Amino acid sequence: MKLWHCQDARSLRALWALEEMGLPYELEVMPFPPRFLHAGYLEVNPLGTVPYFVDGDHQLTESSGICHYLVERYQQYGFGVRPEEPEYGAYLNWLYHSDATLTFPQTLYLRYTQLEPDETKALVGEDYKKWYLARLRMLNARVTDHEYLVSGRFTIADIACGYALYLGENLGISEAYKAPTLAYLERLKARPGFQQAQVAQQRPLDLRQS
Ligand SMILES: N[C@@H](CCC(=O)N[C@@H](CS)C(=O)NCC(=O)O)C(=O)O
Repeated sequence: MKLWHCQDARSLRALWALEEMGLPYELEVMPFPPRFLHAGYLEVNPLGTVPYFVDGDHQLTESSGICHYLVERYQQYGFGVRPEEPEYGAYLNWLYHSDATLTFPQTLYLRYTQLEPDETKALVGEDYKKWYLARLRMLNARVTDHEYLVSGRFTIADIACGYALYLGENLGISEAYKAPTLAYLERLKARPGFQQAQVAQQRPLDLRQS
């Protein structure tokens, strides 16, 4: 298995899942944005985005989808939810929610306020920030009285949504998080799997293969 990654980008979802599951993988960490700063990347992944993940004949470009793939392909149901479990629907909903509902407005905020700033775009960016924060309502309500999102245990739904919270922190907008959401993010960041992923993304190339 090989993962192409940029530091703290959405590919961190996949890296965090690989570390939690203890699966062997190869990691290539590239400067961001890789389609401009990493020669030859467009030949590897024509989309030019991260993550890019290869496992045998399987090629995936969706961060939450890679987490889901790992659970199913490698029977990592300690980190997933099986269809016969009562919270299977909620589990899938959080997995899709993580990127389509949460990270989507965050990246528009990033793009319009930090990557391509001008006065008009900055206003649009601020609007997407408010939109993202408003969309945390459902997650905040859930983690107010639950340690993790589903099934009373840590799953890849926590990795997928927790990454969005972490990205918000890196974007400097986490001061607007409500107390239960902040406490949930701290719980996730305290996990050895999250910390190992942080170490892995800093390690020199020759030491990354496990
Ligand atoms: N829906 C995809 C989005 C992938 C994506 O857009 N990744 C961003 C980094 S967070 C990227 O590679 N941007 C660089 C670019 O568009 O050139 C996912 O969840 O992985």
